[in-house]
Amino acid sequence: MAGIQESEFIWKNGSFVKWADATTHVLTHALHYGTSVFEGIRCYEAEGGSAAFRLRDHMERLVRSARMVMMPLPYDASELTEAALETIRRNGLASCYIRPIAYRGYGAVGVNPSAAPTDVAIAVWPWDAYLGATALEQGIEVGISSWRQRSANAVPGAVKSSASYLNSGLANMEAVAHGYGEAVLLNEAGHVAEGSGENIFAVRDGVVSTPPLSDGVLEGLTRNSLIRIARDLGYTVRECSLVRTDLYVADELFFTGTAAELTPIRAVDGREVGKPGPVTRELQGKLFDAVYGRAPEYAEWLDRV
Ligand code: PPE
Repeated sequence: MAGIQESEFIWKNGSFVKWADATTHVLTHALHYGTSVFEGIRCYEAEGGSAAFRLRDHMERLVRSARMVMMPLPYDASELTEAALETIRRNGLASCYIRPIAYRGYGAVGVNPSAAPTDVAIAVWPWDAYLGATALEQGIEVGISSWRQRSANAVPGAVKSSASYLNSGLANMEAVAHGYGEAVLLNEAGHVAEGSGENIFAVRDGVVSTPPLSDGVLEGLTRNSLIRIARDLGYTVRECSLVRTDLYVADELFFTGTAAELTPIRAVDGREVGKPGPVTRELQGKLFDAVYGRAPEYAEWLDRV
């Protein structure tokens, strides 16, 4: 997860600046109070040319996040989509990770951000497998976090806000310190929520389950894609609350996310789930077909560079 592979240009407030010049003042409101919303998208070197997976849908989620935190956004989803595509072209990247961020900038102190302007930036850079090189193939071991998922009425998971990621960071640091590859957070009711940066799915007796949005999870675009793919393949998919032991007895488990893609889980709290199973492998294969432009039925998910 560590270093950043720098690219050349960053889009900032409507124009391009050199990577090193995309700086902010130390009294930027967002730095002090977590008042920013962001997205993560992957652009793949797909059949027929580079394509960003569900870019437009991610930008629409960014717009919804901003609306929920009352942040006036000076660009709409179409403008942001076009700006991201242009940023990829300018940097000459065939594949990359795309990070749009809208944040309350310089101009106010105190918790109320109203007097601070909204700054918007889009950075792109190459980003490899999120949970390690072998994770996609062999799966990772996870641990249930002692940290709870921030509640929907405190710091809502539905908003992809920087403020949420203190919670994620605490959980991930604890998991790594305990020798796990990632954490799974339970919400205040004890229901399984999500990983620190992924949605989670369980498979039992051929039925695919994932926590509902009402359990306080991010409305993941990969989660949404996976539900559609699984249903198209004939699986029953249930959005239903899961508890810790549902993970212990699952036949198969996996994470979904833009960065993590579809990462199998091979153990939870030391309980073996095993090698990636047949359902996981079938769904992972189809998801990769979709992102790499090999699945004509999902062609509308690709925003061509
Ligand atoms: N839950 C959380 C908490 C989360 O951060 C992500 C994405 C997801 C679910 C999956 O959402 P989606 O990407 O739309 O399928 N996490 C992003 C940021 C990771 C990071 O470390 O930064 C990502 O995967 O890009």
